[in-house]
Amino acid sequence: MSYPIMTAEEAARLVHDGDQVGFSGFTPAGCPKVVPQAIAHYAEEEHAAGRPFRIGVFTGASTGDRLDGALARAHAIKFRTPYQSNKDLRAEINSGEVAYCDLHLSQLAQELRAGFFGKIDVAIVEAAELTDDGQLVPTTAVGILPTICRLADRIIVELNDRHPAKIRGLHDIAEPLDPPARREIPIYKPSDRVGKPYLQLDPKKVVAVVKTSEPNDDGGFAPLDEVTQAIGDNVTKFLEEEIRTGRIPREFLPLQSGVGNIANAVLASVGKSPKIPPFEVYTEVIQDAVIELMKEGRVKFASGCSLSISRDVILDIYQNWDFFQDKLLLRPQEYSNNPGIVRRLGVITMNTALEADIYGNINSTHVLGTKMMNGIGGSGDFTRNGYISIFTTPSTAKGGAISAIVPMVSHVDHTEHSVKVLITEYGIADLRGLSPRQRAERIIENCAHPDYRPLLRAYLAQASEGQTPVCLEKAFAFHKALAESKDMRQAKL
Ligand code: 0RQ
Repeated sequence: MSYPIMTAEEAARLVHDGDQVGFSGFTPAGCPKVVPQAIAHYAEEEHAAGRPFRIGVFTGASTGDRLDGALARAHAIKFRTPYQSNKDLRAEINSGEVAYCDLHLSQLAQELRAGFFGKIDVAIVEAAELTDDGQLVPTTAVGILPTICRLADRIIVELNDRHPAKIRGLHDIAEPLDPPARREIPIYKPSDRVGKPYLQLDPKKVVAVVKTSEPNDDGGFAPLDEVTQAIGDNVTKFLEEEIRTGRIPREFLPLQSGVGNIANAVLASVGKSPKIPPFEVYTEVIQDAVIELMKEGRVKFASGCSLSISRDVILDIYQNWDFFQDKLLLRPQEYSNNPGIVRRLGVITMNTALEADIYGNINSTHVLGTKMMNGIGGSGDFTRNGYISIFTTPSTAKGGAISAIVPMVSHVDHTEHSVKVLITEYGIADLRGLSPRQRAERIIENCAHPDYRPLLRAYLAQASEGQTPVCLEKAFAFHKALAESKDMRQAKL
């Protein structure tokens, strides 16, 4: 190979203070690992020598601890977008040390091309294969990889031999034309392809190739508990009834499910229903449950942006590649999360809320309206455009001290107009066609935890007249009680 082969430490020195750096990956899947860690060490050395070193970090979504975590602990991040879930980075965002811009994942590549974020100086990307003429095969995620490789002046490739050459074909790589030249994207079913199985990059821009065998950072999933099992069962019950009444076509529609334990549990439960036919998935993160259901013949095909799955499951896929190769497809996030395609395919969307209010507005991102949890991720791309948009949440958090159903959300990510169904372990609030007053009653009676229902009823009784009954003095009584006494049950209503 004619590319400069380097150690991670040598490659890290090609990144400079103030650079805007694009990284491949989407969740820990597909992220570079050794170069970001080496950049973190380099930053610490520079800081010790009294020199500044902080970079802008652009990725597909969240990353592994060896990227966001290592750079955050080295105080090497000055700007971060679009989604994160690392505890050290989260702390720096909430302290104001890192400027964080949260946005819909489908929009980032276009906004980078448009120059809304300034220039991308360096792209650091993980690859399963890189040919001398610049064909790059990504690994377990695509994210914003095509765009950052085209925009960056310099590209550093982590060539990871853990991912076998036979996965060429797993990816569908393309970049749309930008307005006013944009045309429709010809994806009419989840398995349609519009691009190439590799990214064609300019080989002259590759300033370093670093060889590794590192696995993805592994989050793993919490086992099902009573609450997540009940939420999953309620989602299944809702979908079964929709099929029975014909509001969802009998052949069913593609599903999207968000990230995290609840999303994984919901999908596992839906997949087990004998009343739901084998289905397809059009989503961003393909989690463990999808792979399990594929093996059982319950999921026929999954299109996503990332194989965000446990290490042993990825090995299983590679070992049984003959079975999986025509059932999995990874795309850039401006395709996997494209609002037009979500609307066209009639995707049924299932995402998780931190809190929901009695009108149906959803807060997915901010604790007490102020502290960032993770970010909006792709939940907005899918929710606003879904055939039916479902939100799930346990009815309480922190041992019951927090009600997930509140009089008014402390931050709005998804408005009442986009949210069609709310589901907790207690039940289903089908909000379609209801007025705000009707929605309030249904959410309180069907979804709120019994401990909180009297408080919510008391709030509603005091709410003023009008289309949306809001009591301005008491709208944040739950949040005030949490801030003052660490328990929303102390709310004064
Ligand atoms: O904290 O672990 O310290 O107890 O929030 O909550 O119940 O484990 O749920 O892992 O599914 O995450 C909304 C954060 C849920 C996630 C969110 C606390 C709770 C716990 C996590 P502890 P759970 P999950 C695809 C789509 C937005 C983006 C999205 C998310 C922790 O699903 O980030 O959907 N979604 N993207 O105790 C304070 C509340 C709380 C609360 C829960 N009201 N106040 N803390 N918690 N409710 C993904 C991508 O785009 C990549």
